[in-house]
Amino acid sequence: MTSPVRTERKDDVLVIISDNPPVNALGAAVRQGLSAGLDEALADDGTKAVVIRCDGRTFFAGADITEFGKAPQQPSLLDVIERIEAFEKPVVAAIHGTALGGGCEIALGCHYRVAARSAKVGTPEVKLGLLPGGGGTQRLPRIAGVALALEMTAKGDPISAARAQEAGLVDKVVDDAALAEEAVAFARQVAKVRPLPRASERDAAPDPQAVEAFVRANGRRFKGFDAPAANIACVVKATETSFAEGLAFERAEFVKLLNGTQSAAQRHMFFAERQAAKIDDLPADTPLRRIENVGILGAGTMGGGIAMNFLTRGIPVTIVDTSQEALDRGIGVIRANYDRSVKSGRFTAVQVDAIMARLTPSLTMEDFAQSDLVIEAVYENLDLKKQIFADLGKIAKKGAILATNTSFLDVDAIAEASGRPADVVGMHFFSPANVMRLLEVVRGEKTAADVLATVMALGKTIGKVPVVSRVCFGFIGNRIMAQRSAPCTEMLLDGASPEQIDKVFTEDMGLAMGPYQMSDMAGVDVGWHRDPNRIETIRDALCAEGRLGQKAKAGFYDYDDQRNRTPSAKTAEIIDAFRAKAGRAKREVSDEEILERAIYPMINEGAKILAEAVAQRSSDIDVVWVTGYGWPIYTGGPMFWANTHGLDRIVAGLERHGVEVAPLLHEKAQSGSIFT
Ligand code: T1G
Repeated sequence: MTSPVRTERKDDVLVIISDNPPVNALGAAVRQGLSAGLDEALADDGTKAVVIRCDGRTFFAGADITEFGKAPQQPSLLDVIERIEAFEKPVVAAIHGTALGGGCEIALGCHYRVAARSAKVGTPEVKLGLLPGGGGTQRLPRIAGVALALEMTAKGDPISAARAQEAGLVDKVVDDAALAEEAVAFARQVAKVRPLPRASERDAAPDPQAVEAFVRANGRRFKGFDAPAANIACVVKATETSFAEGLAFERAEFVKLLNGTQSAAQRHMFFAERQAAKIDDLPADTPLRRIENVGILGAGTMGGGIAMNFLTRGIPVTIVDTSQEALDRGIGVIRANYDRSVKSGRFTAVQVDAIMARLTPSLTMEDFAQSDLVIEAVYENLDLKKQIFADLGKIAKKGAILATNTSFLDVDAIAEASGRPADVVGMHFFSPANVMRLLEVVRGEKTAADVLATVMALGKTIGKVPVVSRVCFGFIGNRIMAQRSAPCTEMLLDGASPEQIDKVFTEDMGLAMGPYQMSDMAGVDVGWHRDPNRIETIRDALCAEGRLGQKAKAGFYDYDDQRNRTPSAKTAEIIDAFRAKAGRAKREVSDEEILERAIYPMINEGAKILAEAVAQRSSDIDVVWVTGYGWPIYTGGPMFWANTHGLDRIVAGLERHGVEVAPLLHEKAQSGSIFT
């Protein structure tokens, strides 16, 4: 097999070049190739310096994640980096694209680094539940100081070439096109420098204030995760011990994380997000329709948020609503959101003006006649949506895509109403639509292949994680969420409290919110019949009391002016009254019981969704819940969590509570297999 690494001689400089698409992952063959390149440089006296660079879209984007958990192959990444740093001739890294993880560590092992202006460097291992295991936690603080090392390792976001140069992580920044040449010139320039600068020989100055400030500032963000603390501990260790001891500490922490369930879950999610973009029965080269402008019907909260996704990426939007007042209000909210981004420094005022100039308000759907894509975002009413699509079917030009943002209604019925069902698809955004990453792409019976492929690609373009769902009530996310509400209400009547149930979801399971917190945030009155005299459910009773949620400073919880919530005696009173009316006695409900009765049915429904092929694969369900419903990434989403938790345990729990077990779940539990 040919090595993905070759060498090129530039007179007295040997260039070692990796060409391992798609992202020059540092798999065994690449490591062996780098080592062979160093052998060649060492063996030739004519070689005065070495450059390491990559072909393709990026410098090494890290260790090959697919190799984790497999039998290690030599040389290890650590061996290669140590050899580079110890090399007797100067080694220069030529960085373009994203030098990430092990790629950044290779660069830090080099004596010098030259970067393309558009390049980024980073150590995102923490996003995989890991830490830089190739000496990064020891070399970064020695070169760039503790504060930046903490930012880069414990948060994992890359930094620009310019910032890296400021921090001393990069010696020279050059024009992208000139990188290869400039790196060779730089290597020639330093060919005689001795001693060579080696990061491991530098000291890392302690900075306890920076550590303390960093931990204080990020406590909430790191809650539940194991890896950030380990990254911090390694960086601090670098300021307290020798390089060798620090490296040993780093290795031990790395191995602990690598063998932990959190990293397995986060690596699962890494590939799951990329897998979700693939539609099994659609050829990868399915042609795409051109989307250069978008029409949005409805300037409400959802319509406005959806519009921002396109405006921010330079795609002009025509937004239509039924009244000038509604239009002005909607555009005002969009403007206010962008103004907030100016205050936070994300955009300049000039940029926001340019963005807003791409937005055309209108009071007539006729103005969608030239739109490449029209997204309907009006309130949930099937007849209304069918009428709208009947109109859109006539107004929209040939080849335009018609999308509905419904979160549960029958997309096939809406499509039929348009008279051109092949052009219709569901694009289910999540509130706030300009922030939430998830986009459920609902594939109708007759949705055309190019419509599906186009919307999937567009979803990625606007920074979303698109996941395909077939048509069913509630699609993937809401259908699974619906499974928990009835058991939760039953447990309230049995004796649990809203705060106890929410605690199991948040503190025990790590979800961002429990069902009652979420209800109070979304509004207890969502879906309420608005008749205060008709009280059939606990929700009816709360609404009748005006306890509509956070917006009313009272819902299942009470809220103060800062929206801090406290358990509510009034809610407890209402629940007690319902229990008495139902003739039920209050009893102790354990957290374990809440888990079994509220979470297990969600897994059960996931199995049904898979069996019905509503979702293509179980990892898609995980992506939906992690990117759209606040399921913690460090447990990998509901189906991955179920595998870890034990499918037989879940089946036993469901049976214990009289829930009919989905055949697929039963089968897997019995055969000892897992969801894949
Ligand atoms: N290993 C294996 N495959 C990888 C990979 C990697 N490191 N990075 C990407 N891929 C695959 C990916 O699955 C996809 O495959 C294709 O490449 C394109 O990726 C010791 C322990 C570089 C910013 O965490 O963040 O180093 O789906 O769709 O949007 O300290 O990929 O086509 O079959 O994401 O242009 C640390 C991970 C590893 C960076 C490009 N590195 N990669 O984004 O393309 S751990 C990372 C990314 C480590 C050492 C440790 C992104 C990207 P497929 P893509 P993209």
